[in-house]
Amino acid sequence: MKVRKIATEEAWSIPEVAAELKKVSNGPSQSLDKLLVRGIYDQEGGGARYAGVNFLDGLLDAEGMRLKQMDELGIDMHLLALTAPGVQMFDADTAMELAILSNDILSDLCRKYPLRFASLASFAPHSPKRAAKEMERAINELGMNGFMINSHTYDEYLDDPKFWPILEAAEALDRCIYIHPRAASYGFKGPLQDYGMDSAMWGYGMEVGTHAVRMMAGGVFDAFPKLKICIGHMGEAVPFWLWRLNFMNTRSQKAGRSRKTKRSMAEYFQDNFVITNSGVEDNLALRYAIDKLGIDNVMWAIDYPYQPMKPSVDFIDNFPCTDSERHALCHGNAERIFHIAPLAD
Ligand code: VNL
Ligand code: MN
Repeated sequence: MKVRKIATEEAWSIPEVAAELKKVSNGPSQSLDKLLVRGIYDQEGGGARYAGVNFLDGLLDAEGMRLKQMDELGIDMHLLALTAPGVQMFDADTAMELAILSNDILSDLCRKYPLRFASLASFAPHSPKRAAKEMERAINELGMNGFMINSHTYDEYLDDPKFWPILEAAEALDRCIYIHPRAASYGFKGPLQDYGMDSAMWGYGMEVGTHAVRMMAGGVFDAFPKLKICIGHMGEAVPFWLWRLNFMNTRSQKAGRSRKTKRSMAEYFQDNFVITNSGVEDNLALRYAIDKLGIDNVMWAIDYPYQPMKPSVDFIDNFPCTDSERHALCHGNAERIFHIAPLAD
């Protein structure tokens, strides 16, 4: 029997954001993100080729090649979001303006194709109060499904109380925040700038893993116990570290080096996080994640266009699991966590 397939970390963009990122790529920013941004958006000479692939065409397309491939491969839905680094390299006003524009365009697309596309809303984290307002609009007026943030904003992380209006809004709206990677913050730059380590090979996972640990160690989930955070790439290696995180955090807390929290790292990760397998097609890693976190906490994702659709579909179709596990991975958890209407029987 065919299983409904909702892919949960699928990248998308609009020409207005692409144009602004092209400006960034020629501007003074010292961010590690410039390596990727220049490759994708600065197309002088025709056709961006970052790592040999034209990602920009895939990002700007929804109704053309993307939908055609989804049809051919039996992918029911993409959960779309503005691609990394989102609006977070722009000044706060430009960021807010482009987040609003992209939320408007993306929610229109989802209304046009309610069974094919769902969406995560963008906002400008550097304007936390205005961000919270846009978050409310995105859910209550635009009918979007959750939120996307691309890790740090100008090298600052969500454990910083200045961002807490954002976390408060997400908790009050009962919507998950997906923390997607962008290149690591400035302090990590040195050893990550060689060998292609700045982006998806290593830097992205380290950046978001660090973000998740900062939030747990920083007491964010004592302040917002119902907050749900989603992280991709098989949980950015955090599931594999839970035992040691617990052991060492307890030791650091006893020594007064780490903040006292109400619960353990493993408990926060279990109750406040969900993960996707985006960009990781490894049976053993997925089995470990399911057994460690519980089947309710793991979702299927492709990471299109950065990863091709077909191998990801083949991977999840052939992953050794029960029917009920496959249903949870492929759509059940996504429907619950991102408020996507289940199909009628
Ligand atoms: C890459 C992979 C980039 C996944 C992404 O966002 C991503 C990459 C900018 O391979 O460069 O989500
Ligand atoms: Mn991605």
